This record gives sequence, structure tokens and C-alpha cells, in this order.
Amino acid sequence: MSRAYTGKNIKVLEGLEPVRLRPGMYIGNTGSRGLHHLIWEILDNSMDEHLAGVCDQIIITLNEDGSISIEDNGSGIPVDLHDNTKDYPESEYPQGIVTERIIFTVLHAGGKFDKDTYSYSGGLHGVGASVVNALSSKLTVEIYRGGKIYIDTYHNGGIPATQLTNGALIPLKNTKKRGTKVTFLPDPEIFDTVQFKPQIIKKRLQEMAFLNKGLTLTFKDYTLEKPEEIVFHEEEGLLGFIKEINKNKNPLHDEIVYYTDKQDGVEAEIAFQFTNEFAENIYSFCNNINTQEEGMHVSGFKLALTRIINKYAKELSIFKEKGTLDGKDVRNGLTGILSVKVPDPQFEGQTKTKLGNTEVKGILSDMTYTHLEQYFDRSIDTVTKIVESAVRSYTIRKTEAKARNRLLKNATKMTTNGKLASCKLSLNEKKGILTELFLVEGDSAGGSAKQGRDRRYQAILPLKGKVLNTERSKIGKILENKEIVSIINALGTGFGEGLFGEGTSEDFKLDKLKYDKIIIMTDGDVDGSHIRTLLLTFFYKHMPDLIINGKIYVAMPPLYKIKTSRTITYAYNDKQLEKTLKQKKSKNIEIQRYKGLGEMNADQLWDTTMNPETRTLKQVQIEEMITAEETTTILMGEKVPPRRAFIESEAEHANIDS
Ligand code: 28F
Repeated sequence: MSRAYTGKNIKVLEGLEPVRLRPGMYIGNTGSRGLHHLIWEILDNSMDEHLAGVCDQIIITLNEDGSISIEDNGSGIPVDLHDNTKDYPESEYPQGIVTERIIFTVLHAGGKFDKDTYSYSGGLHGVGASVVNALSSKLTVEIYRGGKIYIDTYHNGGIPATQLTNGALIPLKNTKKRGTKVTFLPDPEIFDTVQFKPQIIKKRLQEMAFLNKGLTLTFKDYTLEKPEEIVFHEEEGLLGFIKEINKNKNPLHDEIVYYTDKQDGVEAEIAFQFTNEFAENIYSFCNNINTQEEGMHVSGFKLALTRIINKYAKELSIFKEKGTLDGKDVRNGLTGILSVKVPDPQFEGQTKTKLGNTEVKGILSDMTYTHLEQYFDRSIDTVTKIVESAVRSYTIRKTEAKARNRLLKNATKMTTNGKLASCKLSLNEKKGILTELFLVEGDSAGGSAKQGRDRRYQAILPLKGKVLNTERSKIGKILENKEIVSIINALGTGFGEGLFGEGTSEDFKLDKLKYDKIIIMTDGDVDGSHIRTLLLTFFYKHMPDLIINGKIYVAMPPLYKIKTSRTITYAYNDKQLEKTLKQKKSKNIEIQRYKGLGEMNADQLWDTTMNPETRTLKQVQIEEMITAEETTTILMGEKVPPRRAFIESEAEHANIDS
């Protein structure tokens, strides 16, 4: 669609053009994750109002037309005129322009960038409302302020559609409301998908409710047959969060340990409770952002906790061994929530969810040590139970380590028990030799894959029957499972820490990986997706680096074969089938729906699913797993079907290999 360029708008376009040219620079990507970032950006501006203490209600509405509305009951964006000469030197409004227009049309405008007004809102580091405007085909701002309603509108990527009067918005009518409402429709020219996912939004609102106990967040979904409305409000804040997570577990101590403090501008709120579960669950947040990759706040907390538990272990003479209890022993059974507010957070890591501010480590460590010393001195029975739990874990870890070494010794002797059809060449990125390993479901498909493949660089490992669900099984059982041992040995990396923290992630060596891609090739049916989920669970739990480094792919076999007298075409989904049928003129068309890989012969399997020139692969993203994983189940409690399989966004149809 051609963009209506007019004189006065040219400046706006120049201002926002960089965002439309390289959206990934501002919102990460233009897939589902980037799409949802638009929501978080606007939501964060409302959060600023909540953190300023003037807003306690935020409403998020999915509208029938596919747009989304976010409304807060804060002060309302200011409507006074703002000196704009620096932003619009040749502006037709010499006496200034309404603040709202600046915020929505100038990059890096708004309160976040005045260094004196620190905002604790997380966001993508406050790229702000103007980015959302630039990437929306339509956006409306409604301001309820001073008893009046003001409306500003934009279209085609942030071009103003409302005429200002001497730079000002004219109040439309009176209102008793206060606050700001922003409605926007993401631009389909920019995004691969403009379909918001209610699940992702609800998980985030639940999180925010736990993290901000005075806030009520309401989610309304008008895209459903029967519109849905859910209110997220957690009176008990983090305590409620811990109770929710530990609801089906057996706590070691009744009272949840809770403290909050502020030091050098850094605010921290911490709650934890130990259970007899053999795992460690720490959820950490900085400025309401879920720091999945943890960072300095978590390191500081862990350091102090390990120190203080070791101190009591000695003082109570429960731990008599020489040396100290390892952090993993101390944290075994821990369910903890760490929420910090940092004025100028530095987010690092693969998914920008690791807090890098080094000064925070010392602050959290001092704070935690001081509070826990006071707390534990008053509740010796609690700290005794935590120390005993740590000593139990220490003992088990020692025996597990022995058992693991024994098992690993004979497990590594087990090759891939003759199942692996290896490839001729060895991985050598420098020489551009990118080998691939196909994990294929079933011996018949395995056979066709071995036959159809390019044996120079494609290896095949057929997997029969159910791969063990490693989610809950002991290391011993994992290593007794032939399929898993074959995979571990085929990859060459060894494998990282098991469920009980025995061994360490150093045991997994990514640079020993023999393949550039590991491609899971299973049937499209329920069994196939079950095996795929089990494999993904195994990689996510024991070899997360493979996923983080984008090594894991899912093959996308065709769903249909469309045969005419002259041609054979394949369709990978119903949309493509429709399109293909429309294109085919000839009458006698035969459509075959594939139920499994085994229905294709070697050549067809090669052409449709294995040949890098013609195949489609879906690269598995770590954030999809994290979103899908237990945090969803835990955070949403009964509100969502338990143990959802991994959320797999529709496969990218761009050919990964191109
Ligand atoms: C649905 C999205 O964007 N809410 C917002 C405010 C309130 C103020 C504000 C916003 C420009 C430079 C200060 C009002 N009164 N919801 C929102 N609510 N921005 S965005 O100020 C931005 C000014 O810094 C506001 C007094 N102070 C601030």
C-alpha cells in the first residue's frame, strides 16, 4: 500500500522510518515474539504509572478486528504543548506540539529518557510507544485528563491522522475517567503473523499480578465465540506466587521466608520456601521482566544463601564432613522468587534476560545475608530443616556421582548399538561441511531416510517406539534407555547436569558436537508429536545449549500429495493444498493425505523433507520452550490445561537452508 507522503508528515516518516526498515533492531524479531513485544512496550508505560503510585487498574482487550487495547487509570498522558523545535525544526507549530504527539512520533521520546525521572519499567529498554506506532497500520490514543477526553489517531505506520489545532489536541467531551488507552493493529506488512496468543498474554499478566500485589489486571478476549474475561489480582503478591508453585508439594517449613529491602536505589523483594522436591526452582525478575537467564541479582542471593546455610550447618553441628555444602545442595528443594527494581538495568544474554549490573550482586548478597541471619536466629527449626535437606542432597549427590560414573563408563562403551547410519564427511564449518543428523521415528521411515539421504553429510538414527520421558526419571534409568544412549553417543557431546544436579554442565561439550543440525523427523500424528515432545524435553533438560545455539530442528513432511495426469505436487498444510487445487486446471486430481513418513518412498522423502533445496525445517527456539515449560503451568495454576506440550508456532515457511 503506498504511503501518503505529505509535506508535514515527511518529518514523522523520517523519524520512524528506521523502525520500519529494520524492525528487528527495535523489537528483536518480526515473528510472534516481536509481535508480543509491542504489547509489553505499551503495557510498560502503564506499569510506570502503577509504579508511580497513580494507577491500580490495567485492562487489556483483544478486539474482534484483531487490534488490541491497553488502558490504565493513571494520570493520563500530558496534553500540554511541548517545546518541539529540536524534534521538528521546520514544524508548522512554532509555539510547540502536544506531548502525546511527541511520545508517539519521536523515537526515544517520553519520560523514560529524562535521566532524572528513573522509571523502573522493564520493556525493551524503553524503546517506547513510537516504535509500536511505527509498526502498526492503525493506532489510537485516548487520554482522560482534567475531566476531558482527548483522542489522537495514526495510520500506515505512525502517520498522524488527526489535525492538531496550533499544535494542541481539542478536548472532545467531558469524562469522569482518568488515564490513557492505546489501541493498535500491528502492520501485516511488517509481521509474519499478526495473531496475538492469549496464552502468552495471560501468562504475562499473571506474572505481573504476582509481582505487583496492589495492581488489578483484567484480560478481555472478544475474539472468542463466547467473550472471555479474566481478572488477575494477587493480594498476597510473591507469597501467593510461592503458595501457587508449592501447592502440590510438601513444604519442609510452614512459614514462607519473605523480606523486602532497598539499598543504593536497588529495591528487592524475596520469598522462598523449601519442599522435599528434588529440584531447584528460582524465578527471578528485574523491573517486572522475567530474567530467565538469571544474572547478578540471582548470583548475589545464591552466594549469601549458600554462605548462611553453611554457617548454621557448622554451628548446629549437623554437617560434620570437612569442606562445605555446595550451592546445589543448599538450593535443592528451593522454590524462590526474586523481584528486583533497578534504575538502569543492563540486560544481557542470548534472549536479553540476564541482568548484568555488577553492583547488584553485592547489594543482594549483603541484603540477603543480613535478613536471613535475623530470620534464622529467630526460627532455628526452619533453618535446621533446610540444613538437613542440604546434607541429604550432598549425600545423594555423592552416591549419584559414583553411580553416574559407573553407568557412564559402561554406557559410553555402548555405541549407538548399530543403529546409526553415519555420513561420510565430518563436520567442518571452516570448509563449509555442515553435517546433519536425522532422528527418525520408526524403522521403515528410517530405512527410506537411509536410502534417500545424501550420505556425504546426512546421518540417520532411527528411533523405535517411545523415547523415555526423561522429565522425571533418574539418571540411571536415562542411561539404561538404549534410544537415549544412542542419541548421546551419536552426538558426541556427552550430556550435562541431570535432574538431580549431579555432574555439571561442564560435562556437556558443545564443541564436540558432530553435526551442524539435529533434525527431528517424526510422523505428523499424535504418536509422532509425542515422540517429538519427549525428544525436545530431553534436549531442553539435559542439553539446553543445543537449543539455545539453534542446533535443533523439526522436519516438516508434506501433509498431502496432489497427483494429476502430468504432475505430482506436495502441500505442507491446508492453506497450500487449497492454493494448489486452485492452480490446477485439469479435472482428474488425486489427493493423498499422508498419515506417516512410512508412506513415502526414499525419493519422495528426499525431495519433500530432506533435500535442503526443497525442504522446510522449523528451528526450535529456546523462548518457546521456556514459555511452554512449567512456568506456564505453575503460573496459571488450573487456569490452563496441565503440562502443555511445547508451544510450536507455525513453522517458518522460508527455507531455513537458503
Ligand atoms: C496504555 C498505555 O502510555 N500511560 C501513560 C502517562 C502519564 C504521564 C506520562 C504517560 C513526557 C516526558 C513525562 C502524566 N502526568 N498507557 C500509557 N501514562 N506518560 S504514558 O508522562 C510522560 C511525560 O516525561 C504523566 C504527570 N507525569 C507523567
